Amino acid sequence: MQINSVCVSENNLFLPNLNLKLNGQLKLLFKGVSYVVMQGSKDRSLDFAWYLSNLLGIADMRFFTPVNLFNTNNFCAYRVGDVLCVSHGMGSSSILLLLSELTKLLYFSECFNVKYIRVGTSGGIGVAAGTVIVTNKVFAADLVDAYTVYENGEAVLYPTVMDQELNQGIFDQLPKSLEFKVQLANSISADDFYLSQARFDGALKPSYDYQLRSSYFDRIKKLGIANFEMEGLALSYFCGRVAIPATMVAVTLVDREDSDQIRVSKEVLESYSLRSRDVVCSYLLSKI
Ligand code: R2B
Ligand code: URA
Repeated sequence: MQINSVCVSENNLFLPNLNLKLNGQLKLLFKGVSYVVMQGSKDRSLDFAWYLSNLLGIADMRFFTPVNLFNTNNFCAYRVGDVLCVSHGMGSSSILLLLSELTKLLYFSECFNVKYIRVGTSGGIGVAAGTVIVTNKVFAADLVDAYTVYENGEAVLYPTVMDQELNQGIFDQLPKSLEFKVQLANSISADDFYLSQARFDGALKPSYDYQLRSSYFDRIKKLGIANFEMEGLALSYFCGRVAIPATMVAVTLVDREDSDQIRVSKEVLESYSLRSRDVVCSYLLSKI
């Protein structure tokens, strides 16, 4: 991990978006974390912590419940052994707030070799719903494979490649006899769910028609992109800059070539979401 060292100097110890002050007591809670599993919602992070605790046999989960280590309604963090299960909200701005303050916290807690994995959902492009995509590289919606940051008012572009070793590790440890496909592919991170993902079912009338959308999807597929989501760009750029190995494992809920709407039942959707969780847990169990 390589971070801006002044960020943990004496005058910079408050993390406003987590509502925490870096101190010795906090360090004891986070020291030793080697993996962070990130998900959009707080409920999913709690479920993940619960599931992993059960798998590891850490406690009889009929009698214990994971404790949230953050002090805000915006994000949560549950620790299971060396794994921290956190929520990041939706979109680049939300995950960047989390990444900045969490990384400061983990650096302060001397977790210098931590790895980050986002476990998410996405919309597939030309892949069957329920396929799990492990991301290689992330593109913006304009199909540029870089993240544009406005630093002091100037646009700066940064690379968006996920960690290849981490990806290989995930493929090496895939659960046996899977009933679904796990595929390495590129992803698009959009700024919203509707127009930036070329949908027709949002509140705003699109400026494109079906023919233009179809040629956009063709260009997408030629770039080896298989899914749309909303946080991968920020995650890959941020982790590249601080030298934290990171990747994203996201199940597809729909094939966007067939439909804009996600039509499968609540139960099927739930079972799809568990697929990315199982892929990541299988990897984690081989490491911790
Ligand atoms: C996937 O699903 C969410 C939008 O529904 C968003 O957070 C994402 O990346
Ligand atoms: N998340 C997205 O961002 N897009 C989808 O189509 C589904 C989930």
